[in-house]
Amino acid sequence: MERTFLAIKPDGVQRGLVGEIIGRFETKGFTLVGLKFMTVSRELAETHYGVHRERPFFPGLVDFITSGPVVAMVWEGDGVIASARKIIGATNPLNSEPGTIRGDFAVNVGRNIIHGSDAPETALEEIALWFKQEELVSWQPQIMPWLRE
Ligand code: DAT
Ligand code: MG
Repeated sequence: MERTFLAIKPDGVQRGLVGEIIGRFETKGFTLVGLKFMTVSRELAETHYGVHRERPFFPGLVDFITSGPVVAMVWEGDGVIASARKIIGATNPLNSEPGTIRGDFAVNVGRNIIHGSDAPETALEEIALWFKQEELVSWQPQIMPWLRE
């Protein structure tokens, strides 16, 4: 089953949006399989955002992600990687559609509330980077027959 890595960034936590954000993925019908509340080390932040290492915003991005606790999560479901990206919305919240998390709750690209893996390869890499295998819980929600035929 497809899995993706999502993280509520320090701004989402500080603004009290944890429940609201988790609820959106829960009520959509995806399955939570990993969850931890943690402070991010600089090493983890720099690895996670390694693809952006040469970009001018990289130092500020690492400072931001390490500035307070985050909620790291793994969610499971058919098509969850692309669907979660749609639920999250465009990178710049001023371009994110209303109804998306960034569209509803954010106004600045440097404070865009939540991270989501952008492709199957990055999802695998990010899940392995943030979670140990034994921290992930494989389970079948009892409501599954009401979610998929
Ligand atoms: P996304 O988080 O939508 O996958 P990304 O991978 O291109 O976006 O960039 C990672 C994060 O870096 C993004 O969530 C916010 C920050 N960022 C991206 N572009 C930026 C910019 N032009 N100025 C400031 N921060 C930026
Ligand atoms: Mg990205």
